[in-house]
Amino acid sequence: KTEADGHLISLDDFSGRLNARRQNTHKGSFGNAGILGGAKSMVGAALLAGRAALKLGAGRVYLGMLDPEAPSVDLLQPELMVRRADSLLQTDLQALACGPGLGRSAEAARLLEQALKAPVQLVLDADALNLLAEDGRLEGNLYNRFAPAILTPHPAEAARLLNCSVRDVQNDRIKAACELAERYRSHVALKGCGTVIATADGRWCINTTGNPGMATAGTGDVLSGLIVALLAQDWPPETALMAGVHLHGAAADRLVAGGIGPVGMTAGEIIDAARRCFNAW
Ligand code: NPW
Ligand code: AMP
Ligand code: MG
Repeated sequence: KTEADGHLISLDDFSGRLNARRQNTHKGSFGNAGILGGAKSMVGAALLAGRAALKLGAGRVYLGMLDPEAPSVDLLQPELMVRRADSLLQTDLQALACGPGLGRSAEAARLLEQALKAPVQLVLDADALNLLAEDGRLEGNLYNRFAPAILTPHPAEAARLLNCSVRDVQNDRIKAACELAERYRSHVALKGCGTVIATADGRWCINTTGNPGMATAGTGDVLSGLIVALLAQDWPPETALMAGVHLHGAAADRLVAGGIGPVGMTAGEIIDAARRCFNAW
């Protein structure tokens, strides 16, 4: 691959979808998004993804928690509908993000397999990617989907999927992203400073928004929520991925400009900043 194959992401890549909402709509017009995750001690990851999906406009957001002791309501965001993980997969969803705080238990693997077989737009992140790397039988479910899934690995997750070192991934990030997209027949965002997006048909581009304030727990979980919200609102997967990644970084840049970061910026603050940026675009 050469630099000439790719481009830098800008608003032009998705401005055609940034239309004002039609007047005569209701919550059913904006899709049902689901988050599968929230295993013991990582419930927060699913909450962050769910809150991000809600604040980026999904009509309804459902959380499927693996931890049986997870709270049944998010008291700070009671709009979210929290249920057990297996009942989430019985819910009518347009888009599903699997992975935030999912863990790597046998139950998590079983639920992931069910999700991969379901006719729903998918974002796979975090432990969904780790499970995919661990169990080679899962990946065949990605080959003939009705639409490509979206994979959002950080460099260590990418290294597990490619069975190489983090250093190998970082030495040629474009190559790593393109290899993953080809192998999993999916759209891939290889996260980090200069997130690389590679598409299932072999194109790639680079994101220029974002800053080191994002190097804090939960920011990746927020990105999954932003992308799944756009999928629920019927954005094509490739456009949802580019816009979600660009918005996520732009939101963090806005926080730095306002003095809320880079030091001490939190993932939750990125959600609110992303809502502001998106409504201003
Ligand atoms: P280090 O730090 O350099 O020693 P993992 P995870 C290595 C959930 N979360 N970027 C790194 O090496 C997630 O959703 C829950 C990142 C370390 O050894 C997942 O389900 C939260 N890592 C689960 O936790 C908030 C890099 O990789 C390892 C790297 C595990 O996800 C946090 C870390 O990666 C979190 O989101 C790089 N560039 N380079 C919550 N509030 O509930 C090397 N590493 O093991 O995949 O762990 O990302 O924390
Ligand atoms: P995760 O490791 O899954 O929580 O994801 C971290 C998120 O923060 C990804 O979207 C990264 O692209 C972003 N991020 C982390 N560190 C940086 C950095 N130094 N510059 C830009 N983005 C970053
Ligand atoms: Mg993560």
